Amino acid sequence: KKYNIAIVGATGAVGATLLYLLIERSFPFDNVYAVASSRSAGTKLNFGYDPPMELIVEDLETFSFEKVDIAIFSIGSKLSSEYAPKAALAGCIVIDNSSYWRMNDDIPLVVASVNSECISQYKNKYIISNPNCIVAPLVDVLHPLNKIYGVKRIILSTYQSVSGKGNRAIRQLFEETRDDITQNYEENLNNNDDINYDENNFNQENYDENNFNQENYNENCKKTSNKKIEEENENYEESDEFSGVLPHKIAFNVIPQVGEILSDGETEEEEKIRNEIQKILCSQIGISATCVRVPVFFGHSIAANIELSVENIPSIDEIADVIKNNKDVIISHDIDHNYSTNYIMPIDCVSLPFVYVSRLRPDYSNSKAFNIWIVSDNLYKGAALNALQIAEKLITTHL
Ligand code: A2P
Ligand code: 11C
Repeated sequence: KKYNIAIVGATGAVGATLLYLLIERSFPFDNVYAVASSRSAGTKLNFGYDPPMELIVEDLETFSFEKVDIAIFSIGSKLSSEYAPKAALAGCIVIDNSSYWRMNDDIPLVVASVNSECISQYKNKYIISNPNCIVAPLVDVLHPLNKIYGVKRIILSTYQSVSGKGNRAIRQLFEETRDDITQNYEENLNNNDDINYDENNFNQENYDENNFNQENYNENCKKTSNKKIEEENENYEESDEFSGVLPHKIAFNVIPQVGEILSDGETEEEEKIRNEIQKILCSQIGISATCVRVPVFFGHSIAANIELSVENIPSIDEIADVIKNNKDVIISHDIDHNYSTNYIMPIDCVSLPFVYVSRLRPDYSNSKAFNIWIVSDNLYKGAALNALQIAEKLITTHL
């Protein structure tokens, strides 16, 4: 059987990844509808490559969900709160990437490799929530540990790429980096400074060649079938009205804020991490998070200290074996080899479907805890891929 699928937010960072993954994972679709705002309605998006197809973007405001079996929404909370119930009322099952429905008791919050049994609760409201893009990789790692040992507490810091905030934040990092470098270059030329930028690799030409320009980023980094980002950036080049969407400059900086700051000083992202992990794992695990935005395009990283509920902590090798029980996690832990170089970085996991674990090591200050480094492509495991894995499970088990 084949299904009619709508990608709502098809022109966005997650939407583009979804269009790519529908093809890559041979999802059994009949028709695919690309839906976004009236600003992009009528725009053509490339879809697939063998044969190449085109989708014409439709306006969410006038789009009819009656012809759709499953809609994957990536348009943020406010719009999801309004349009997800409308789509559900039309008989369409919504898989929603926003935070709006996640903590609703009637709505399942699902990481496909962890609690896919909860998908059956879609029948309550015809909405299934996809968790925050830090939460999905974390629960992938925590779930097998929690089942076998019990997890008592996690202390974590995140290193989140700009793509978590969408296309406009990607553009902010790109433009700030380019502008800083060109300005620096010009200032130094004027000062007759004798720094040789050619040799030091800082001139605009090398900078382009070294994969940092928007064109290479579109072609090489994401290999997405969606050309919209390129077109958008051509338009952006012509106007200088753009002001960043992140709360501070991100190029050559780190920002200790992801999401709004709440009245107690915590950020929304830190609160979501605690609430969502507890809901997915059905456990009151203690969670203390500090979320930080870093000047990286793709891939969220997490440095975590995990305390187990056991009298005697198992060896690091045993812990590694337990984590390996989740087939969506790849663990690089081999002390016999060159342990210092086998860690995984965001640059290693762009467009890859797994959660990568490395730097597994003891915590000498707490005999029941260990330390771990977790990385994954936030647009994949954290968003588009998990949403599609939910859809795949939904059709094999319920439709
Ligand atoms: P559009 O390109 O038409 O603005 P990102 O997370 O990368 O910023 O993407 C946000 C997605 O949400 C885009 O596809 C964007 O479409 C879509 N979107 C934003 N506002 C609306 C709206 N009012 N109605 C429908 N889609 C919207
Ligand atoms: C980011 N993880 O990287 C955030 C996006 O799904 O709750 C958070 C939005 C969400 O910016």
